[in-house]
Amino acid sequence: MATERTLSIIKPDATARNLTGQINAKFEEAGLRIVAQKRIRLTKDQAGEFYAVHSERPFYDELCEFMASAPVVVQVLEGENAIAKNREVMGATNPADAAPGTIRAEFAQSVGENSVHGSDAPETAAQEIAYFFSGLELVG
Ligand code: 3AN
Repeated sequence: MATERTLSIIKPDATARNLTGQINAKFEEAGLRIVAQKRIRLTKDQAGEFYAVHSERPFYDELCEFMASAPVVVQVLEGENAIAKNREVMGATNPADAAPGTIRAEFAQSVGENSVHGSDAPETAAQEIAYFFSGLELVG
């Protein structure tokens, strides 16, 4: 198994409800290490650039508004198979389909306001980490 890094975002619905610590406890319990982290407020344009891959989807504008509606915590998680493990701990996109014990099953409010983002592949993980962090900010 390979040690990987992946981008995680704690979304506005979760920061607004003060759930940052409870969410990060689940990542740490799963063996993921937080090797970079900051709390920022995205502009709608920055959210749009980050989610550019979804620009043709009907929910794109709503998604960008939501991501700019309150602070987010952007962070890099490191560990064995971190990309897949992060997504396992997050649970399915729609909280109604998320397995019991996952972050989205416990905390997400809807398919849009679903508390966390996680990179879906090694290439996107590298791009998404570089969008928010310089190499100097990744401290394993
Ligand atoms: P995931 O975050 O599980 O990888 P994606 O990449 O399909 O899911 O979607 C990116 C984000 O877009 C989701 N986390 C969610 O916030 C939003 N989203 C996805 N599908 C919908 C939808 N049907 N309605 C509103 N927002 C959605």
